[in-house]
Amino acid sequence: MSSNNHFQKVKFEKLSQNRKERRRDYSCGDKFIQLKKIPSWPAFYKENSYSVSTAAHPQSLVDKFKDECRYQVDAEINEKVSVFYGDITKLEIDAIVNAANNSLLGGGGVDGAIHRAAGPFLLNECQTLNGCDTGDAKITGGYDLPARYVIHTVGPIGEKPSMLEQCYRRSMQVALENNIKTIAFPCISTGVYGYPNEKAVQLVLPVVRTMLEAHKDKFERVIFCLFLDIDKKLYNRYLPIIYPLN
Ligand code: AR6
Repeated sequence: MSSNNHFQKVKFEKLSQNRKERRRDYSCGDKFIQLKKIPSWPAFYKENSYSVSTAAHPQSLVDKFKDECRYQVDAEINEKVSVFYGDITKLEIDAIVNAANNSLLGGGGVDGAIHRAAGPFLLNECQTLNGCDTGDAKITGGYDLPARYVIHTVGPIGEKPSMLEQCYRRSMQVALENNIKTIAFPCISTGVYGYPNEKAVQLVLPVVRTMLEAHKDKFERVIFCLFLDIDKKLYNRYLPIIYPLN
């Protein structure tokens, strides 16, 4: 086996380890975050009702959007959604999504953070994937991340809604194909790639809801990992519209 595909052995070993064994090698040490520490959307709302309801309060744009959408309360779907504020590389879940570029050979932003935390075998595996088209998604091991897998997707540069929608759909399809039940998304394309934050959240929340409705029993949790204050505000504003509570 050449040193370039040495990752295969390591990947196999890691994926066959139990959680306790894997924890010994997490690059973040004991700073990992377990799923049970991340409240579902209804529990999060209860804990943070002041800031969420303030964010959701009257705004012509929100009202307009609400009128156009009219989503029904679905308690089961609501339990499968979370927001998490912080670093996606700390999440001990089945898979985290990477906002990568077409080369899949690493970069800045969340891509850089994921490669640093996963270690060099992630790059070795990515080198065998022949890149990735915009809107598509490919899976690798998670190596020294607490997440077992990384699903790499490539968002559009600028506001291209059908491409951004494709990223979320394809990432969730790849998750389904790999029996991944817990998955976290960063705010794809809204950093270096310049997709307007508010336009992104307006698209992403309904797309994920549609996927969850179609595959209710297959996903345990979809986590929106928010790194910037602007996205915290926007998700707080739009979650009560797309995922209304009782
Ligand atoms: N955890 C969660 N979210 C993060 C983290 C983190 N550790 N670090 C940054 N973010 P970006 P893009 C947020 O620029 O716009 C790379 O160079 C960040 O604040 O990472 O899709 C790739 O190689 C923002 O909200 O991704 C590509 O060339 C979000 O992640 C290009 O950037 C996405 O920002 C992709 O650009």
